Amino acid sequence: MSTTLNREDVVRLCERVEGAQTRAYSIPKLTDEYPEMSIADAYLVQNELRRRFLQQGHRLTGWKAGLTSKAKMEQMGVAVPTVGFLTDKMARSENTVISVADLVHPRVECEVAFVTRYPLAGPNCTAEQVLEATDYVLPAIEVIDSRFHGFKFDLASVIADNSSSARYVGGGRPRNVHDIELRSIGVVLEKNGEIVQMGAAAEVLGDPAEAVALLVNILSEFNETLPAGSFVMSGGITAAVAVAPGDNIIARYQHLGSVSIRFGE
Ligand code: 0L1
Ligand code: MG
Repeated sequence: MSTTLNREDVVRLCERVEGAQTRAYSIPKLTDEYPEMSIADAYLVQNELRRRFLQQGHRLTGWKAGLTSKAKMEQMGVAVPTVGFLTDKMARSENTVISVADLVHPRVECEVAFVTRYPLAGPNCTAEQVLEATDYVLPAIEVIDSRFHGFKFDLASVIADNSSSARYVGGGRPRNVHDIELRSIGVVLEKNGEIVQMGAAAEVLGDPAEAVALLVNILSEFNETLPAGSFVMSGGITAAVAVAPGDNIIARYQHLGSVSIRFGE
């Protein structure tokens, strides 16, 4: 992967994204000023953001794959999957109210999450290796939040913005991957009691384990591996749904149980 940004540019863009993320305001997409920005540049900015957060005491809990379903790619007009990092500051439990004041324009997605028992490394990681390395899977809701005006961006900008990572919630019933057929798991997403999205896990690259393998292979491009004990979200099964204070969200998964979250001011 070739880069065009110098170290100063990377730090400058990272500070711009960090400000928007931590103070919840929207900014123009980064490629408006840096139209030549490549995917490799974007990961340099994301990696700098991760370095800063870890230095500030955030703990890396895992990774997410983004844009891994056709529904998501069509919704966002972007055709290549991405990765983003997850920290303890983004984790929420089912019983807490998620504050919208800390976010710009949040949306929710239903995802199958994997928790790893063994480390995984690319560049040639396969779905079979992912299944062998998985401790269990569980249902999750990801709250994404683009920091770009109008939730509009291109691939380089969204990667630099940590693939819109904001919050995540795991729940339901942890299951052994060998006891269920992952790709045929159905999910229904309800907002305030109404069904707003539904789909099957096969929407995620044919099988969510493929998305985790892809994530591991992307990580290897910047010399990272996936440690044992990682929480990995494999990508939204359906299009993302906007949320506002007062909204109640339930994602009901076949075989995995349900996850519910509530949004407040
Ligand atoms: O989790 C995701 O699929 C988000 C990836 C970035 C694109 C978006 O914000 O929808
Ligand atoms: Mg997602």
